[in-house]
Amino acid sequence: MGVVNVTPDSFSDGGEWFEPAAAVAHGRELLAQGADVLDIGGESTRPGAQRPSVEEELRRVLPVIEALAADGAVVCVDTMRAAVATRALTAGATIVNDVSGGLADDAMASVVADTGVPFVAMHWRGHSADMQSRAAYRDVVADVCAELSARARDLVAAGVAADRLVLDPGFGFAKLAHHNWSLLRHLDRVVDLGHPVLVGTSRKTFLGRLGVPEGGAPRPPAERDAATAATSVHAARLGAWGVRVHHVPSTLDALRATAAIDHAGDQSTDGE
Ligand code: PMM
Repeated sequence: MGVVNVTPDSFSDGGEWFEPAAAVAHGRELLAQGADVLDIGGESTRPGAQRPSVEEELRRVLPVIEALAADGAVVCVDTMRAAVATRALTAGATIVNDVSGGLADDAMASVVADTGVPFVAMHWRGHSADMQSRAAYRDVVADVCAELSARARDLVAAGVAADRLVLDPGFGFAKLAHHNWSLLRHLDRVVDLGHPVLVGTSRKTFLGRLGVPEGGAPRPPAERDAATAATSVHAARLGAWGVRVHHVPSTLDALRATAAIDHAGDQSTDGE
């Protein structure tokens, strides 16, 4: 899944694709590079971010979704708002990705239930303005699994099709670096919840801290793609259904290399 943030302030690529024409061109580039799905969002969820109005969010995403869906792309709308999801689906999106898993807007579950589209429900403990204050866990893997399965149960009870529900542990959302690493290490337990799993580690701050001395500034987002490829390959190995990334070629190459290893023959010599 390739990311198209139509925002002025996303941590990873803020402002780069804010103009509709630039966002559409970027979406096309990601498709040409091998993305299967484009995730298009108009609200930054970086820690401390303020929310745009509904009208502003619609203004950002609708023209981009319309153009890319008209090209034949599989488009996923990244939104916490039922009204935006509804309009995005009419404009050609066919998947809804909600970082709040339906918690930010009571009407989201019924929009998804009524339209029958796949729904990505991420682990979430509150809006970005103060989410890092909620990064307290007894056992992060057990707590995230319990909260995600409670969410899945409530969504299914609200009419969301169980076989179209994708779960995401929410890397970087109300998580400290060591929480993210533990969740990656034990991702098989999220997979064991029985739903497809989406993993979005791409360019997140915990990756930018690798190799940086204690107290040093994290490396800039564009220098986190090798670590993104490594964590995405790990996620795929542990059974993730999808990985959400900004730089498609690096992660795709890493995934292809591991697939080539998996499919290699056992002979150590040719034809002997
Ligand atoms: N991360 C961001 C935005 N949307 N959606 C899902 N399902 N999972 C994520 O981890 C996720 C997301 C924040 O990253 P960005 O600002 O680079 O888009």
